[in-house]
Amino acid sequence: MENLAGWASEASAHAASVDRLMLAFTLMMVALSVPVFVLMAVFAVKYRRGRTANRAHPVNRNVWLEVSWAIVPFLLTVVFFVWATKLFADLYDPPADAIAIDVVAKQWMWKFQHPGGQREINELHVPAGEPVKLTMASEDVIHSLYIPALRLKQDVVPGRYTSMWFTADRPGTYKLTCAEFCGVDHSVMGGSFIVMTPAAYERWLGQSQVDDTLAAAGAVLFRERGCSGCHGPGATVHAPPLTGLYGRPVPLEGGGVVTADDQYIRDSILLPQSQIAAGYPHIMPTFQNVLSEEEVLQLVAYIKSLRSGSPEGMRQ
Ligand code: HEC
Ligand SMILES: [Cu+2]
Repeated sequence: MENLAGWASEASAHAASVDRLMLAFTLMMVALSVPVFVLMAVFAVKYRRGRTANRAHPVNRNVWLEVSWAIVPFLLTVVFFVWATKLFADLYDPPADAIAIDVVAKQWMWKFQHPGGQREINELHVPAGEPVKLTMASEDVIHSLYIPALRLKQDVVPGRYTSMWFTADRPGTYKLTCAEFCGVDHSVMGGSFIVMTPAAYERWLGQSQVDDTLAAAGAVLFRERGCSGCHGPGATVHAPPLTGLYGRPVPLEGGGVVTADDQYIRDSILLPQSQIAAGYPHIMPTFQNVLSEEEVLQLVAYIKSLRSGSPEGMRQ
C-alpha cells in the first residue's frame, strides 16, 4: 500500500479539536501533578533523617488554602467535562444533507456503498469539505470502524445500525482499520480512507462501475422478495403503504409511537413481530437469514426514496 499518512495526521476539523482537547488535558494533568512531585522531593530532602529542620509541626490551618486545592482542580476538570461532552454530542448530530454511505462489515472486510450504487471493498473514497454519514451493519460479529486521521471509532454491531459522520477537509490517503478483535484475521481487516477534492470524487464516481443505485437495487428486491405482493398498490392484503413512511411517526399496536427511521424499517423487515403497526394483522413474515445486510440496506434505501408524490413512489 502506498505511503499511508501516519496516525498523527489530522484529516478533519473534528480531529484537530480532539487533539486540542487531548493536549490541553495533558497540560492540565501535568500542571496538577508537578507541584505534588516537586514538593515531595523538596520535603524528602529538607526533612530527611539527620537534617536539622524544625519538626515542631505547630497547628497552622489555612482553610481557604485547603479549600482552594479541592475547588480549583474540580472546576478545571468540569471545564474539560463540558468541552469533551460537546465534542462527543456533535458526533450524534449529523447534518441533514450529509452524503449517506452504507457500510457492511464482515469477517474480514469492509464493504462500502455510495448513494449512486458505487461499491468498494476496504477502500473508502469521500469528497473533501462535504459531510458524510456512514450507516453501518455487521454480517457476523462485532467490528469497529476506526479512522485514526478523523479521530473517530464506532462499533459495528450485528442486529442494529450504528452510524458516524464527519467532514474530511484534507485530501490524502489515510488508514482505516477494525478496532475490535473479530477473529483470526482481525489484524488484516483494514484498508485506506481516501479524501479527494470534490471534482476528483465526481470523476471517481463516474469511473466506478455501477449496477444500480441503492434505491433501484432495493426496488428490484422489493418485487423479487414478494414485498410488493402485500405492500404494492394492487395488493389485496391489508398491509401499510410504505410511501412517505420514512421519518413519519408510526403508532404501534399496544400503544406507543415510534419514528420510522433506518433502524425501525430494518426491524420491520427482520423482526416484524417486534413492533406491529397499529391496525394491521400480524402476517408479515420475517426476512431474517433470508436477506443479507446489504440487501436490507438496499430495501431501506428504496423505502426512504418513496416520498409522497415522487416518481419512485410509482415504481412498485
Ligand atoms: C404477507 C404480507 C407481507 C409481506 C410479504 C411483507 N410485508 Fe411488510 N408488512 C405487512 C403487514 C401486514 C405490516 C403491518 C404489521 C406489522 O407492522 O407487522 C407490515 C409492515 C411493514 C413495515 C412497517 C410499516 C409501517 O407502517 O410501520 C415495513 C417497513 C415493511 N412491512 C416492509 C416490508 C418489506 C421490505 C417486505 C419485503 C422484504 C415486506 N414488508 C413483506 C405485510 C407484509
Ligand atoms: Cu473486524
